[in-house]
Amino acid sequence: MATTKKAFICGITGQDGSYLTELLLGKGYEVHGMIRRTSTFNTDRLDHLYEDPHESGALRLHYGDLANAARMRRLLGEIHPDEIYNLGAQSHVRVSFDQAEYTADIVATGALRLMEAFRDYAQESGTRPRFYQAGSSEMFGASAPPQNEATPFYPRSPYAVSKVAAHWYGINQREAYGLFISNGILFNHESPRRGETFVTRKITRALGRIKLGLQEKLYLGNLDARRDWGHAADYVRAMWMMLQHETPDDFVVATGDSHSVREFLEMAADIAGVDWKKCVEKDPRYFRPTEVDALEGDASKARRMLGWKPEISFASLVRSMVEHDLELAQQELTLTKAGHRVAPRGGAHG
Ligand code: NAP
Ligand code: G4F
Repeated sequence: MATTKKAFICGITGQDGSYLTELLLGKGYEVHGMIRRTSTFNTDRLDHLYEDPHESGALRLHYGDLANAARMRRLLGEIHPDEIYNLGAQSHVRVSFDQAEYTADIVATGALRLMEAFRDYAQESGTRPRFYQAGSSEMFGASAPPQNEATPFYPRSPYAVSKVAAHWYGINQREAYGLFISNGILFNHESPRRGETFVTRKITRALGRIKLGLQEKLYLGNLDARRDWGHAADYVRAMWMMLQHETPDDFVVATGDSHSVREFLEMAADIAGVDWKKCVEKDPRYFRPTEVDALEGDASKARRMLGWKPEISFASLVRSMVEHDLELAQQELTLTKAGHRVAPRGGAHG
């Protein structure tokens, strides 16, 4: 009889964490997520999957942090996972310029802490667990597109520098100790669950509110940057496929198509029925000291070796995000009309 596989996800409360949890639960895994203790709930993206622990659901959550090595070591020893996914990060590029040291501590050193815990756990358990490290196309930075596994890294932000370090920590542990650690190099991926300060969601959220008269202006930075945008549900499938592959390796995951921020805005505004030229203004706060101008990935290695390809088109991605955020705006309008004060979200900006 097949035993239930166990996965440990660091970063389970994020966009990718929630899609990966859905995927793994659907495959019959027992999923253990590490969450940060926060003063307000941070599990919104998981609430539809969570069951009362007293009723022994397949999803279990544990407090922990990438800043806390001893806790992660203990958790791995107690849970005995077959697969470990490190998705945890201060993942906002613009914010990483303001909080460079913190970003390095969580994104680079935090990944090392988890890999060290993984190394001890693999040795002590005598098993061969597998580790996924969430690398980023930001690591390519100023290197011209199309980018693939052979393209040199030229990181342009503290976040990207930290991701390069984590990527190389993974390769070094693989070579030094023979551990199964695979690095994904994922290009931008979005969804209706995307954090609201990343540009795609910022745009669709604002367009929904503008359409219904809840907001007047949308302030943005560089509209000329180009990104290769896919759907998060497709990309978490690639993470899982990397850990099912016979040997550990590094893979670019991308659609191979790119669009400018302006093109995303135009398409989303068209779907929402908003004249974006009347409501979008530039704000210097949203420009970066060093920008990544153009990312477009070549994922032929993942296609060839893993059999992975994206299934959700750019047009469907944009439509699903706009429709979701029009619905959210409608709910906000209904509450406002009923006399509830719905506070604007977020004090800081991104
Ligand atoms: P996200 O929505 O920002 O989620 C990040 C996750 O990391 C959240 O669960 C967050 O917890 C957690 N986290 C933050 N600081 C932590 C800490 N100190 N200890 C433990 N966990 C911590 O990011 P995402 O879009 O899902 O991306 C997942 C991963 O892939 C990240 O590593 C990101 O850098 C990388 N990546 C993303 C993309 C993309 O386009 N989405 C592309 C390439 C690579 P809270 O909920 O408590 O904040
Ligand atoms: O949506 P963004 O903030 O994503 P960015 O910087 O590409 O990073 C995301 O993708 C990476 C993968 O390549 C991940 F590793 C990372 O964790 C994150 O998920 O910005 C996209 C582009 C940038 O060129 C930015 O300058 O949009 C431009 N932009 C223009 N106005 C803006 C804005 N970005 C944000 N966040 N906010 C703006 O108002």
